[in-house]
Amino acid sequence: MSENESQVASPQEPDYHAMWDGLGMNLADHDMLLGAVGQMYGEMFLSQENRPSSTSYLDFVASNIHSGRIKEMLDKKEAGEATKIIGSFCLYVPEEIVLAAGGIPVGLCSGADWATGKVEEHLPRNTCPLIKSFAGFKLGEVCPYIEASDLVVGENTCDGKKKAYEFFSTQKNMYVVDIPNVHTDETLEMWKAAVKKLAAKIEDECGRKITAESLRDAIHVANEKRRALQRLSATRAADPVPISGLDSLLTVQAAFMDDAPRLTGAINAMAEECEARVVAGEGVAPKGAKRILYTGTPMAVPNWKLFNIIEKAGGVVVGEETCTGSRYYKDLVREDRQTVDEMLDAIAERYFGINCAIFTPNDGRMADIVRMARDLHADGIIDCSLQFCTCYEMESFAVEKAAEEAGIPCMHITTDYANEDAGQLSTRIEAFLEMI
Ligand code: BJ8
Repeated sequence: MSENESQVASPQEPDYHAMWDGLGMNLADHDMLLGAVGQMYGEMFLSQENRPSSTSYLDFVASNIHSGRIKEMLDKKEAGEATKIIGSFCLYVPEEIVLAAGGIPVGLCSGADWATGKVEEHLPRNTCPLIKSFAGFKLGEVCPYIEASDLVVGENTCDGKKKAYEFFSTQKNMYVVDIPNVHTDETLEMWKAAVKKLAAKIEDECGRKITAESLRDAIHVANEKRRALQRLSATRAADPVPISGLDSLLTVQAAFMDDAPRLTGAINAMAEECEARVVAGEGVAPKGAKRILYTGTPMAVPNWKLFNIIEKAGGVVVGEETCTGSRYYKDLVREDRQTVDEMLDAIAERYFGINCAIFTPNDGRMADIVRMARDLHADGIIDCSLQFCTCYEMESFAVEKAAEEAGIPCMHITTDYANEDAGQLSTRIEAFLEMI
C-alpha cells in the first residue's frame, strides 16, 4: 500500500484478500491498481485546500470502494437481504428496476487503462478508452464489481459499446437493452417496450416479482438521491464556489456504487454545509476564480485527470453536463403512477430525456449546456471527448456553435486515460483560463 493510500484507508482496515480471491481476482495486479489509485486520490483530492469537512464521506467511499462496499453487498446477498448484484455501464439502465426486484445496482467503472495488450487481442487498438478499460478490468481480473455482478446489463448505444458487448458476453452473464437513436413518439413506445422487457429479465434473474409497492419505493429512493444531488449542485452557482468540481464529480461517481440511503444522507449533509458556506462567503477557490462548465463524455472512476488539471490551473468546475453529472440527477421519475405498468412507463419517459450523443439530432443537449452555463455563471465551457468516440467528437461542432451563439467561450479537448498529454493540456487550459 502506498503512503497516500494509507492516508485514505482506515488504520484498522481488515484484510480483504480472501474475499477478492474468492471472487477470482488477480490479487497481485489488484494490489497494484489499488496502490496507484490511492496515490492518485491522495495527490488530487487530499491536497485540495478549504474542502468542506463533509467531503470526508468521499474519502470514506474512496477507501471502501473495492473492499468494505463489496463485502457489504456480498453479505447482504448472503443474508437474503438482497437478491442479486446487477452491473451496468450506461445511464440508460434504470436502477429503479433493479432495486424493485431486491437487487443491488452498480455502475461498472471504466476510467483507467488496464491489460491493454490482452484487450487488443479482442478489440481494435483505436477503440475508445472507456470500452478498452471495462474489457481490460475483466481480462485483468481487477474489478470486484464486475466479478461480483451476477448479471451485467449492456445497452446498444454507440457502435463501440454494442460491438464490444459481443465480446464481453463471452466473459460474463450479459443482457443487452435496445436503445433507439432518435427521439420520436414511435421510438418512445419502442423504448417503453424495451424497459418492460428488461424488467422481466431482472425479475427472472433476481427470482423476485416487481410489485407496485416495491417499484414505488425504488422510484422514491432514486429520486431522493437525485434531489440531494440537485440541492448540492445549486450551491455551485455561488461565487466563491463552496465545493470543487473534483469533489462534485466524485459525489456522482459514488452514486453509481454506494448504498443509496447512505449516499443520499451524505450528499444532503454536503449540501447543507455548502449552503452555509455560501451564506458565509466561504469557498474552495478564491472569489473570482474562472468558472468552467464541463460537458462531454462521462468520467468513470478513477478518471479525474481533466478536472484536476483545470482546478490545479486555478479554474474551478461549477457544473457537469454529462452522464457523470447533471444528466444523472436533473430529472426525476414521476411518483404519482399507480400500477407497475404505469410506473415502468414513467421510468421510460424519464430516461428517454437523457441527452446522450448517440441520439440524432441532440438539440436538447445544446439547450442544457447553454442553460447550465448561464445558471451556474460559467465563464467558459470545456467540451471533452474521449479519443475515438465518434459521437461526441462529431457533436463537438454543434456544442461550439451553440456556445458561440450564446456568447460563451468554449474549448474542445480530445484526450484519453494516459498522462502523456497532461502537460500539453495544462498549457492549453491555462491559456483558455487567461483568455476568458
Ligand atoms: S447515455 S454517454 S453512459 S452511452 S465515450 S463508450 S459513447 S465511444 S459512454 Fe455513455 Fe450511456 Fe450515452 Fe451516457 Fe461510446 Fe463514446 Fe466511448 Fe462512451
